[in-house]
Amino acid sequence: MTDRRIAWYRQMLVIRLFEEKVQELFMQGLVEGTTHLGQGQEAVAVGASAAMEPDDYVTITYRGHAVALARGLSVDEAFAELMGRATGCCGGAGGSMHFTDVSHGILGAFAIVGAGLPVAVGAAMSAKHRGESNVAVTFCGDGATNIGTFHESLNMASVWKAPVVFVVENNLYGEYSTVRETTPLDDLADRAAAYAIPGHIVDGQDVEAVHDCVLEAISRARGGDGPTLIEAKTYRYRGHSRTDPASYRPAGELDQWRERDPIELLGAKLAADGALSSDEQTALRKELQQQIDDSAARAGDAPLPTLETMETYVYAH
Ligand SMILES: Cc1ncc(C[n+]2csc(CCOP(=O)(O)OP(=O)(O)O)c2C)c(N)n1
Ligand SMILES: [Mg+2]
Repeated sequence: MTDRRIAWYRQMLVIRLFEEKVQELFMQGLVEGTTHLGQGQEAVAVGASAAMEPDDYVTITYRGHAVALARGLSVDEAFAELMGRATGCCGGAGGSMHFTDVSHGILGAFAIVGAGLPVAVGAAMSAKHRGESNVAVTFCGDGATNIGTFHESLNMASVWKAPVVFVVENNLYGEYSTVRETTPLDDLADRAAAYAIPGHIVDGQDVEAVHDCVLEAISRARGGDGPTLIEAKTYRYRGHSRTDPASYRPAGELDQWRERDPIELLGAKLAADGALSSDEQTALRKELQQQIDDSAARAGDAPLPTLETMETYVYAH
């Protein structure tokens, strides 16, 4: 148990430092296109990914760095992709919103809100038809629960008992509006009732709670009992994209959520249990920061895609 929690702590820290570095690179004009960061939401990605088997399927959103890294995408490939380099996970052609890596089960990262959900249902059904035990897990935001594909996907998944888990990261905001301005519910898990599937709320700041909740849903799906909707209550520290300072948020809200920072919460538990002292945590942070800085520098030196590769993935050969 202790080792597993240390691994999760380390993984959340890697993701946090990665995203802080992305912000820095963006400000230096080194990131191609925009980027959507999810600092504060690391426990959802890490807890949920830890509940999956390596050959389970995943779909992620344009805010998908955390899940992609938690599933095993290397930091080197991630930085290179962001910087439009040939060594990126999509050869530099996708960028931040398209971290895709089928070798780690990531079937796609979708910039269209809600577009990943039906793909996950399809992947789940393909596994079911093949008689294989893989499940699909799909991540979306609170805003996505108002999109048609969310409802169509939950409906079909329920009717077909598709082995899929829907994870909603409720970070209280869509693009610029609060969830309550666009949604007539406080608890998005309530939407499960309309499709006769279980709906669970989990503390998205608590990596262990997320892991346990997602594992239960995955076991249910693998056992043939169909889909589950999970609402992880969380918060993103930054605005929607790099042009959004999030000045529409009420004063004090960010500080309140920072008090329940997922990395700090687990760090405090590990220190209290004697599993990883606060000095060891500081040393680990320093070591990982160095690795992140080195990786970003390597990506900056990596080759750009060549002109010859321009038509790759555009035309069938
Ligand atoms: C179909 C569609 N409509 C609108 C947009 C523009 N858009 C991008 S992100 C976003 C907000 C989504 O909010 P949420 O689902 O809560 O996810 P979060 O960004 O908070 O992670 C919107 C409206 C889009 N990409 N696709
Ligand atoms: Mg949101």
